[in-house]
Amino acid sequence: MSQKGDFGAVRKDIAKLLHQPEYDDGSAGPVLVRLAWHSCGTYDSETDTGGSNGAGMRYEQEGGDPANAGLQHARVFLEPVKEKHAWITYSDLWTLAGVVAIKEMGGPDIPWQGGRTDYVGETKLPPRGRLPDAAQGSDHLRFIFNRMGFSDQEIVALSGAHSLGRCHADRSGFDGPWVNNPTRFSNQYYILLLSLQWRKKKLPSGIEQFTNYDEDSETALMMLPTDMALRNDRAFLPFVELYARNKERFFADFSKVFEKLSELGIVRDADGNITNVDVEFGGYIS
Ligand code: DDH
Repeated sequence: MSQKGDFGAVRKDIAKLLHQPEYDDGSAGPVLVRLAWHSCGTYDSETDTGGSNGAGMRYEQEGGDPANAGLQHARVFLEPVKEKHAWITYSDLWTLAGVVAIKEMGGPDIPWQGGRTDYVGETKLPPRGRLPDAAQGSDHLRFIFNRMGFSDQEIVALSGAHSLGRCHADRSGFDGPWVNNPTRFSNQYYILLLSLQWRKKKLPSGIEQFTNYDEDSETALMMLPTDMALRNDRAFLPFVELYARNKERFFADFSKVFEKLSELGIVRDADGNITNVDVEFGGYIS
């Protein structure tokens, strides 16, 4: 047990659990990043509901959302850290795990602040259907991400997280990694999106994704329809090109936009204390 508020000790223990020889590409990193993103990505600025605060994925309504299939692996990986540092809230742990995993996989430093609570008022638990549907196009991307307050450029920057991890047929129905080295944070996603020939492929399930190789190749890479939308949309494309040629710029922008994601729905005072949630007693202050 570490001292309350010793996030440094928690960071160390998260970093230690990333190496998982039996799991996926040998790393828990990508699925932890996805957990962090999905815990934040339900935010709706109009009703001020959703977001990381409250760790709603602990409940069936949010945790059992088909969009969150597979994220139980990430939560299970983090359970020993929660047991050891019992004072940390799940909402802080999940967002911090994403930030630590990105850094450990070679990505940028992302500013992160704690203080989220696990209190979730019934009315604050987000309805299902707030996370993006990968079978859609650019209108859908804007609909989903504008709701959280993100611009075209921020949508493209956030999507660069697909240089990590893979799709699993038994989770989302899509299948395969975006890049050759899916445990290294990089701008490869943009480079490959622009430089490879992508063609539509129908999976046995009937789901359509994009592939760069013959169906049977073991080294085939994939893109989702939403990934292709970034290349095919005239307003998104210049940012794909920018991040493909300028890795430093991508890292800097990604850091800012991931921080913004992790703070959605959270209001802080000058000292960093969250002011719209009563941390001691739980509950939102309206
Ligand atoms: Fe993603 N993502 N994502 N994604 N995502 C999947 C996997 C991962 C979409 C769909 C999928 C972001 C945006 C989008 C990561 C990070 C981020 C999978 C596969 C689908 C489908 C899941 C599975 O089968 O296991 C869509 C659609 C969007 C969009 O509309 C823009 C963002 C913003 C992030 C982020 O982190 C900032 C990561 C990491 C993974 C790999 C997970 C793993 O287990 O590996």
